[in-house]
Amino acid sequence: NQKAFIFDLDGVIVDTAKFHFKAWKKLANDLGFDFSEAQNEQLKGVSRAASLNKILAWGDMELSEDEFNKQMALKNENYLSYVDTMDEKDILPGVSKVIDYLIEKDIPFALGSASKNARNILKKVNLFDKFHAIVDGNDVTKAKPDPEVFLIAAEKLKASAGNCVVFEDSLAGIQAANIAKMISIGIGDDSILSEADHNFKDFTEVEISFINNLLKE
Ligand code: B16
Ligand code: MG
Repeated sequence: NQKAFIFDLDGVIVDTAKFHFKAWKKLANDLGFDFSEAQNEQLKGVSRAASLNKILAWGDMELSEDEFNKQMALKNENYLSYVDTMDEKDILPGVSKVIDYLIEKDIPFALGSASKNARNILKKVNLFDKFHAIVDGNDVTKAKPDPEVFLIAAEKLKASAGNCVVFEDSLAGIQAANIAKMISIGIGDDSILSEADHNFKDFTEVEISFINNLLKE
């Protein structure tokens, strides 16, 4: 029963949500409206195009296909200017401890993210070479809560779904892991992520003893 681990990126390994928020907010403001930090919560784990559709609905706006694509490109350019400032110090507390332990124990692990910028971000924080597989927004056709991203990751890790452990900060991601019949671990607000098999406020709470117990299951 060799276990394999799958990490979401934004909200689990790094906090890029704050950069997405700034960049989407600028886009909305440039179009003449605004949205709240609470609304931004609804964009977590959601693809770029689906995010823009939600934001436009909040502003009661519609864009032509050309303008829609232009706005997405502008947002991404702005977002990447923030990503460019990232380095190892942006890895969220507690994450490296778990990754280093998995490496020490020779346990395979993958990235399972909705972001098309995932590879770039992993390189910025110096984690790119540590992952056995990376599955991101460029590799999938269906967004979380569809389990596609995690099922592809399991396949690449040569692990059965039941032996995969998924760390996720979004409800859609927890649902995707549950639909895939993987072990789901919610990182964040447990009132939002109550469907997860296990919950932690953040990665500092994920003890090595907990990982060891999972490995024994
Ligand atoms: P990009 P995750 C997700 O990352 C973010 O949570 C979400 O806010 C973002 O819209 C999505 O990636 C797409 O990102 O514009 O970089 O392709 O949490 O699945 O790692
Ligand atoms: Mg996330």
